[in-house]
Amino acid sequence: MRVLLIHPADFPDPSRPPPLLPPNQAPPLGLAYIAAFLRAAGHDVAIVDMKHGHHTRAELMDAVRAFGPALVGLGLYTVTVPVAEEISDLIKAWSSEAVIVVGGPHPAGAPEECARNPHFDYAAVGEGEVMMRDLVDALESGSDVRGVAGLWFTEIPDDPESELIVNAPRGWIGELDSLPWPARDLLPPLSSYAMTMFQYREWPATTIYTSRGCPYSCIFCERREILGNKFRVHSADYVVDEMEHLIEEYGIKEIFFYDDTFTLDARRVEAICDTIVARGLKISWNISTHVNTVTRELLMKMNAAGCWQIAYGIETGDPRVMKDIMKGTTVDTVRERIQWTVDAGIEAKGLFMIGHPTDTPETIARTVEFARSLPIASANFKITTPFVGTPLRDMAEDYGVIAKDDYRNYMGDPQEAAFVTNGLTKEFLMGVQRRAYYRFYSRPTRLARIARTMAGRQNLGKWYEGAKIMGRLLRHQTLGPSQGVLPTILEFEH
Ligand code: B12
Ligand code: SF4
Repeated sequence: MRVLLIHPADFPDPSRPPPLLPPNQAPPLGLAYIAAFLRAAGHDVAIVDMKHGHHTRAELMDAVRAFGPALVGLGLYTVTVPVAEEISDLIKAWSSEAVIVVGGPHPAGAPEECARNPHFDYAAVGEGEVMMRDLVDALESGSDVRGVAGLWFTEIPDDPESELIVNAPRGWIGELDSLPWPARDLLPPLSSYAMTMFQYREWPATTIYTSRGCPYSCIFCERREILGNKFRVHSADYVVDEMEHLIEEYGIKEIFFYDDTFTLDARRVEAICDTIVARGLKISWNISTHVNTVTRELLMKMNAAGCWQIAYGIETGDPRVMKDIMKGTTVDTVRERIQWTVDAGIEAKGLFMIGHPTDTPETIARTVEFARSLPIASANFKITTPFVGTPLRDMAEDYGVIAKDDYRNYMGDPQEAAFVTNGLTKEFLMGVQRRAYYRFYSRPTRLARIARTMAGRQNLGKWYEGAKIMGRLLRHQTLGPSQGVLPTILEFEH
């Protein structure tokens, strides 16, 4: 069967000025994993990443018509629900026979809403590789799709009021190594994916996802709905083979491990480091993780194997809020582990959130001062967003106001706040976010570090791109603090 997987992005809107900065991009690995699995099962698969070309309706539909899919899978984020509905309508207008299934973060959190959405035929909850193969098999053989675990849909298609059919839940894939590497060859060239300023030192750089699931219970996080709370891993050999493949096939010099909690299994990380060193790979890499999961020894080993930066989800500097959000750590542990990181020769980056349900102006100020006091090289301060499917979403109404009806605000965007906690205002949150960036980056050492990072760029194209962006910013006269350009640049970090 011909299966088209689409990573939706908004169509250009002439009524809105184009973004001053290109969006953060990374290859849609989830779709690339599904594509590789379907291809190995003998199906014809293509991926359209609308963040890369196929921007207009006409371009998208040219690609759809040229490929002629019988089944279309849309990877759905909350923010992309509105555009996905339009894409679906365009595809149905081209062929009413085409079957549309949505999967990914939004359906994981809001399966009934997606199943009842008349624009889509099926909502897929869980990992897509085996599920899509099972769906293709059922559609090809004409057997009942009720046998496809993980699918939600309505008895009468297009009738949101009809009976909701919820198939058996789909179990998580146990043996991740049984999956082929993501089909990166079906994506636009990897070097065309713009990584953010602090995500790489060497270029070209790309991402790998080496584990799935997270056992922590942070109230704002949807990841457990998306990939489960059981931590599952690719083996060290699988990971390092994939790294080697990226180096040889694509000339990759830096890898960002996009895992949520890369170091949860210390022994596996040690094995990855040992294998990198034993094979003599010359590669620079960085990761994200939870502070609880690192030790001094592990950090030193990681540094020796090429790791130069760790992004820690710190979220707050206030001990009470830290408990309320169930981060499972303390501010003292954060301080200790960041010191260990720096001692091991690795740069630390802090990921903070502003506007937790129990935040007050005082706790937010504490967060900003905490960030400033840590020996971290960079930080971002996101405005808390109550994604559907999270415990935060369930409690948010008791703690403040949710912008319910416009999913376009679900960006964690500096311009919009989808949730405002009691006693605060959207303007306050956005103002405090801007000030947080200024306070954090106003230190000469931190500015010097940004300059160093930029100066370290070996790629002339990247410099040219940076110069173009600066030119655009200057033309728009947006370099003053009131316009918040520095925050915009830094928010650009995901
Ligand atoms: C890498 C990443 C990105 C990358 C790549 C995006 C991509 N499409 O892969 C970039 C940088 C572009 C990005 C951007 C954004 N992201 Co992001 N991102 C992630 C991150 C860290 C990892 C995703 C990943 O690669 N997972 C690994 C693969 C293997 O898993 P997967 O993608 O979930 O796919 C599996 C299943 O979900 C399922 N599946 C996925 N798609 C489909 C489709 C079908 C048809 C089927 C059947 C199944 C299926 O099968 C896949 C394989 O098993 C997640 C955090 C997380 N752990 O989920 C956040 C996350 C998904 N991002 C998030 C957000 C908010 C954003 C942004 C809005 C941020 C912003 N302010 O711009 C944008 C919007 C992107 C867009 N689509 O327009 C939220 C989503 C919450 C939500 N409900 O919307 C998350 C959960 C982080 C968070 N805040 O908690 N992101
Ligand atoms: S540790 Fe990270 S991935 Fe795990 S639940 Fe908390 S925020 Fe989510």
